Amino acid sequence: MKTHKLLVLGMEGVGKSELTIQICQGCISDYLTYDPRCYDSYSVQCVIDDIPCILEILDTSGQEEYIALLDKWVNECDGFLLVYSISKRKTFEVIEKLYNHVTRTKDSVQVPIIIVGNGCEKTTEREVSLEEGEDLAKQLNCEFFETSSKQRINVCRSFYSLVRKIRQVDGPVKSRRKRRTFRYLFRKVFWLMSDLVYWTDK
Ligand SMILES: Nc1nc2c(ncn2[C@@H]2O[C@H](COP(=O)(O)OP(=O)(O)OP(=O)(O)O)[C@@H](O)[C@H]2O)c(=O)[nH]1
Ligand SMILES: [Mg+2]
Repeated sequence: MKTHKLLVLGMEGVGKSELTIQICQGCISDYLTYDPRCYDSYSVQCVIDDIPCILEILDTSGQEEYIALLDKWVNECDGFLLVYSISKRKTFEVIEKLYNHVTRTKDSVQVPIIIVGNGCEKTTEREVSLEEGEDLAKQLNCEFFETSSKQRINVCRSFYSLVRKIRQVDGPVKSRRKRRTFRYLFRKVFWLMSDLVYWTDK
């Protein structure tokens, strides 16, 4: 079974831990490691588009002092959930910086990244409009969801979309493998046919 390592990033208090706990509650999950100062790590078993997989989710702390660990975390992971809170404009303003940091560290713009505006049920406290979130995601060529970990809105959808993105990037390897299997089967059938012709001719 394939393991995908996902990193949940964003400023302090945007809801990273609650989003992670929500996805863990919907699947078979294990608590892996815990450093109360800077991160939690979970292993989650799930089936996405009929393909079983394991998600190793690193829920990081948004506190500034752990920014030094960011490169290490980014290097270890395959997919990234960049989270802001729709009720805190400051948290939205760092998303582009985080995006640039991840793509620069990975040295690619083909990195699987999903942008998440969390707390969407807090309509009266909204400081970032849905359109602003959508526009930023469009500009950065990422998929975008508004979520609520309190009301379980779009939580699984965000994580599952990230896994689909990772699979898309992994795609060519898989299709090469598929092509190789097809070639092997074709040869096998050809050999069997040749044998059959040989024996019937005898
Ligand atoms: N109303 C509402 N509150 C939320 C939502 N998600 C998280 N919260 C609340 O926001 C606060 C911070 O949530 P956390 O999940 O701890 O935030 P975090 O991003 O993990 O914060 P750090 O680990 O300190 O970086 C908590 O009181 C949560 O209950 C949401 O969707 N709606
Ligand atoms: Mg947290």
